[in-house]
Amino acid sequence: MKHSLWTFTVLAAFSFSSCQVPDAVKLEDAGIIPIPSIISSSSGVFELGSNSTIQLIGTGDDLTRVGDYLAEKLRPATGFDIPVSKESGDLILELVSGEPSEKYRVEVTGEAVKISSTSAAGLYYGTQTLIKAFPVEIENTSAVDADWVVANGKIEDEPEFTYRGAMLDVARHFISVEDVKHYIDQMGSLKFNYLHLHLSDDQGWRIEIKSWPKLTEIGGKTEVGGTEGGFFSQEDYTEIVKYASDRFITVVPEIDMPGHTNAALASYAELNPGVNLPDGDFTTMTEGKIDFDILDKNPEPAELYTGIEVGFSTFATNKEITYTFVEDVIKELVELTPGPYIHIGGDESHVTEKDDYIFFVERVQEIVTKYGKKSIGWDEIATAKLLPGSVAQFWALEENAILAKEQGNQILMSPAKRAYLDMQYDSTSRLGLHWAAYIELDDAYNWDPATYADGINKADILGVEAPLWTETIGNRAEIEYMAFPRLAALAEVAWSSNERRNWKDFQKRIAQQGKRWDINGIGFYRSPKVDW
Ligand code: TNX
Repeated sequence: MKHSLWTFTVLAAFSFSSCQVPDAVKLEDAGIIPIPSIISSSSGVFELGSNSTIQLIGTGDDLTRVGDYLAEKLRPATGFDIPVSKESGDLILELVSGEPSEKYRVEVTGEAVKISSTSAAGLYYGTQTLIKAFPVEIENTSAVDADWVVANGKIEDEPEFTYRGAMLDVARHFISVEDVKHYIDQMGSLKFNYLHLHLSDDQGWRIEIKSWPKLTEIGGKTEVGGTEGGFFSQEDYTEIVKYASDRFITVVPEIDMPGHTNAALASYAELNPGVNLPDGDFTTMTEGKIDFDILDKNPEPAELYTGIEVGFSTFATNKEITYTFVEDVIKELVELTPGPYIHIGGDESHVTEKDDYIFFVERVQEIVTKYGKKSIGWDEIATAKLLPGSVAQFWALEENAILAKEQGNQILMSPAKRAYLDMQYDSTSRLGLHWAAYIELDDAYNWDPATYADGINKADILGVEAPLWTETIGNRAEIEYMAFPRLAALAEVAWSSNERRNWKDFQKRIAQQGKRWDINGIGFYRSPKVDW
């Protein structure tokens, strides 16, 4: 009897103490993606409780926004109040003085968590890291029972590349404001900082331009497959820009030109290079010769196009009206776009004469510069003279990337064989194309931007971008299936140093992330390369 009472007391004391100090997954094993530069663990845990509060040290709207963001992320699953104030608290966000950088530090002790950075963006990245250090149940949107613990330790982190981008092609299939915002949320949690919107293509024009209203009235009507298209009003676009900016993401709008312009050519006849006259139509002939002036002045509008072949359209690069048009469009876009870049497209202009293409790209860069912005264009633009600050986005041709480098311009790395989220995972994938490659999760992960293209080194590279083309992708579920988990792999390629990255370790961390996506209701591709 005495003996069993003793046993009971010991067991009770043991279970009492283990209940007081629950275990937490070590920071190294918590599944933080992208992997931080330095993680060091110590013993013990921090536990978030019903009395926990967020303390802001420093000033500024951005700081308050990050504090509110953290609170809003932690409240639903925990059911705790988590007020945000300047009063002392156990979740501390400190804006420290110094040259603003994206670098941040997270220190977890038994008593408190402190995130510090010289910028609000850095604090935001720190909060994203902290969220991933909590148990995955933190993703729930209503209260659940769990021990809200984070292992003690310290994380120091900064990105490898200053430009970490994702692109949505809203032209081939229109993507609603709501779905774009949902994508932005995921981008923010993966520490991306640029959202490139591919706003026009042969199949659709998706941004309202007040001075050329038919672009959306006509050019926005349809999409690939002939279904109803759509477009962003300027208010919609502004809402996206604001939503992204609240998550420290800068929008880069793209108007693809002079090729990939059928939707604009269908909206305004005068932008077309000419007409294909039916045989035997002599109305435009003068003294037996075709009068090109008349042809140029009176072209027919193109037909709306809903297929997926490319390379057949071009603006009339030799007419002044084209440059008036481009300037009007860029002027309106610049007014709505606080970020530094306008993307001018420039890819696959197969029916534009080479000299005309070069003339066009050079003039359009001048227009972008006139409105105080820098141009980004697909790698073909490097065959023209680039203005200082223009960026060539490498997708296909190494020789074009080299041309950009030789002109002293930087390169944005989006190699189609690694970074294209519209490529099929394998031959059985139900969505996607495969002209560049099949891209399994390990293919998206195992490459180094700094050695990928011969002659292009780290110093030549502005960053990494993951484009999602939408010829075969028409709704949110399809976007998610193609983007996840590869977007997370590319986030790590863009943020973490090559030395820090390790596929075996990523395999474990992405499985953790998968549990979060399950709770978030994100239907990701369950790659057979991962033990989910
Ligand atoms: C090539 S990438 C294109 C796009 C297509 C994509 C499909 C690039 C600059 N041009 O127009 O959507 O392939 O994978």
